[in-house]
Amino acid sequence: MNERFSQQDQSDTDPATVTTEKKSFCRICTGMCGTVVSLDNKERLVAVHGDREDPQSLGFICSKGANAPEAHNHEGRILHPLKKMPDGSFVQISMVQALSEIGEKLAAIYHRDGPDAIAAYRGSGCFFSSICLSLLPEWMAALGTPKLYSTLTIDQSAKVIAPGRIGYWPPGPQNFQDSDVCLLIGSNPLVSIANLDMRNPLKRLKDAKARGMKLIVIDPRRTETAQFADIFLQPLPGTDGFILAAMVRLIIDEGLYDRDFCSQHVGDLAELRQAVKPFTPEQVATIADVPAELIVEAARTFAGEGKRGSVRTGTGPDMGAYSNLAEHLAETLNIICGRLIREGEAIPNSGFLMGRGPRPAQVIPAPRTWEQGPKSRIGGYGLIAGEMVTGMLAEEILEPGPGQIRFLLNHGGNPAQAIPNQRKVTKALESLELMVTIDPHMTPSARLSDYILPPKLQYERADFPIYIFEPNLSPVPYTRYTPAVARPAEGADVCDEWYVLWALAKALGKPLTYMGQPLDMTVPPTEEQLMRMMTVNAPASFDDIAAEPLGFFLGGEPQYALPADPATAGKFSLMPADVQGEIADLWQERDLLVARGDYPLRLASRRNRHRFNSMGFTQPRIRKLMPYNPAFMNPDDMAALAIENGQSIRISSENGSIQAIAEADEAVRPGVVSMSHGFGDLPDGLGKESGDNSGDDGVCINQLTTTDRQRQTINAMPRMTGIPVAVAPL
Ligand SMILES: Nc1nc2c(c(=O)[nH]1)N[C@H]1C(S)=C(S)[C@@H](COP(=O)(O)OP(=O)(O)OC[C@H]3O[C@@H](n4cnc5c(=O)[nH]c(N)nc54)[C@H](O)[C@@H]3O)O[C@H]1N2
Ligand SMILES: Nc1nc2c(c(=O)[nH]1)N[C@H]1C(S)=C(S)[C@@H](COP(=O)(O)OP(=O)(O)OC[C@H]3O[C@@H](n4cnc5c(=O)[nH]c(N)nc54)[C@H](O)[C@@H]3O)O[C@H]1N2
Ligand code: SF4
Ligand SMILES: [Mo]
Repeated sequence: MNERFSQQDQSDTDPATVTTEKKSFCRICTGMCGTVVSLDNKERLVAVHGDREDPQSLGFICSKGANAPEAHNHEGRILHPLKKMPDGSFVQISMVQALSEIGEKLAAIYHRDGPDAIAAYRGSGCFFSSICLSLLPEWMAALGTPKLYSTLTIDQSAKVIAPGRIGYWPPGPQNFQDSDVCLLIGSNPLVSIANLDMRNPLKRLKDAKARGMKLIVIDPRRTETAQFADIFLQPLPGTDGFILAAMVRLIIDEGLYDRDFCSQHVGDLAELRQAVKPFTPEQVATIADVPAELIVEAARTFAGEGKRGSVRTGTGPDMGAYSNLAEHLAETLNIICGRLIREGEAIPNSGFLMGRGPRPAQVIPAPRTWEQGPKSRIGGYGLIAGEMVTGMLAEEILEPGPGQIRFLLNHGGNPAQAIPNQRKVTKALESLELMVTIDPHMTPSARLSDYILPPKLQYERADFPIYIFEPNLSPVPYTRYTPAVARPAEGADVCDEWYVLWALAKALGKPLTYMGQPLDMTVPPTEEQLMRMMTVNAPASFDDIAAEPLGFFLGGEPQYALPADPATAGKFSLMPADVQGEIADLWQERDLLVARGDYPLRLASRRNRHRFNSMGFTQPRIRKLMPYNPAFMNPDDMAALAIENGQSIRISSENGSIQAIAEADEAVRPGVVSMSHGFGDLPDGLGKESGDNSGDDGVCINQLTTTDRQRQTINAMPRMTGIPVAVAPL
């Protein structure tokens, strides 16, 4: 699509010229798979293989990771900054000129409208650039603006809300690696490499099953992971709250919960019991459309004295109509069954770069941090994990008045595809006074920008694994330093992403900190200096870490859960007033949820094997594997609607309508259309192509979602799965 930006030719790299092999790790997703990287004599990537010597990923690598040479070298990669001209075309300019022009324009907005006019949205590309993970929030703080947005609040921020309302248990839940049972809800780790064991999940799951672990899966689609389930529930999407409430009810009724733990640590078991009373397995069976016996069997298999193992949730329950409640009830199951690490037990991984504070076995009462601090101008939503809620971003840009966002830094994200309500989001992004995107590819969001700054790609920069997820990345405390192993093409003018932030802070005359330490604002830091600073909270020095090519594993005694401190220990609140309201609403709305009406099917979200969200759509090999996003449907539904395999269909919701291509899939339960996000172009009339380009790059399913209604309280999380839709053949 953007041949005119092509700066190089694939024939630049020739496998015959491989001169070196270096070890590194992949930073596309949380797998952090160890890799062996082949380079040519210009230090360009030629091939990437899984590293069999890697103690974490054990040689595993997925197709996205193996495609890194194409990502680095294909002709769609942007290698020089681009500036949008008044006629909408882009011209190539130098990085120096781009940063100088952006600095001036940003300063003008800042001095005219104040810091509240300045916002940033960070996407996956920024999250996985380890230096920027902390530098971007610190850049925002230096400018004095709270308007940091990210994918968090269009993903699983219910995982922030649940402990925020229930309370924290510092040692954390029991881990997967030594569990007897695992209840996996709305996640497909064998493809997403998330939520289970991220180090070669197939191998780890097989190992767990071999030692006798029972796997329970709840998913509207019989996923790759569900193939391994001992018990599989295949409900309608959006019904997790009902199923979980029924499980909680049954576990309490049958006395399968941990009485001692609850009497010590739960403040409101009676209220919980009362709230879940209506949710009998029989009632829920008709709402969720799963056999009541399976709900009972799942509850009995999960609960019970002496068992270990926890509930693990993915995007499925956290994106439905009652996402905060669903996650709350999942966490409730862990708590009433006492599946938390107790005093004196070893904590598998309490962190490395993120620091390892003491972990007492006690409840830190619900902090409800969003109730204090800055609120969104529209909707009055508080900060979630220090960020503004992305569900309100478009509104904050479009609504005039003091505090209106006029500048957006889109750091490694594709908001025009990722955020629900695509039409409104696109309109909002188009209306900005200045939008700057740091991205290596001409995404729909990049096309809406005034400047596109191409960064170095993963193997061209030094990194640590994404440290905010450390306890989930590995059951052993570790980190791993990789230096830059590859070089961008000769003549490329790509940026160090951190340098952009440093240079813009300097242009505004704002002193910047990094990891809480002040940076010299006269001379830019080096990448290595910043990497060294990142180890400030680590239990080992940078040099010790960097000396271990396969990662630094913290040896010695594990960290143990400490005794509780009676002065600060509190109780879990499992049924606070707002949750009580939500569960009552859920029950009230049960008929609405199951009503078939004008929109008899349910759109369920899912990820696919070949792309990471929208990443890879400009890469020829990835496009060949998955040129568009099929609408997967059960063959019986297709027959009933007279839809042939491969036929074009129209999918309509209350919020919009798209054209897609149907694909029969026995794994999808009847009544469901299963589709991925991260495809398609801008909606028609806005941008270059029509939104109905189903034959080209597929279609953006966020034309079917909304941010105007159906938002969760607290985090404004839009409904992104279980969306009522109608399907008709074209
Ligand atoms: N309907 C619906 N919508 C969804 C979802 C859903 O399930 N259904 N899922 C949601 C979820 S969970 C998420 S996380 C979001 C994803 O939302 P985003 O993060 O906004 O989208 P991505 O497609 O991951 O965009 C990542 C961008 O980073 C760029 N990139 C790659 N490498 C680098 C790099 O080294 N540096 C920089 N700066 N950029 C780089 C890529 O080219 C790509 O454009 O989408 C959300 N949207
Ligand atoms: N290959 C690949 N890997 C990825 C990504 C990618 O795009 N591609 N994206 C990354 C990102 S940003 C994230 S956040 C993680 C997410 O990781 P996961 O949450 O594991 O993502 P999915 O694989 O989409 O699994 C979600 C499952 O939920 C099911 N589901 C949909 N609606 C419901 C519902 O209402 N209830 C229940 N119980 N299930 C439901 C879907 O059928 C699907 O199988 O994956 C990451 N990894
Ligand atoms: S699973 Fe994730 S980290 Fe591993 S190779 Fe694939 S994209 Fe990279
Ligand atoms: Mo995500």
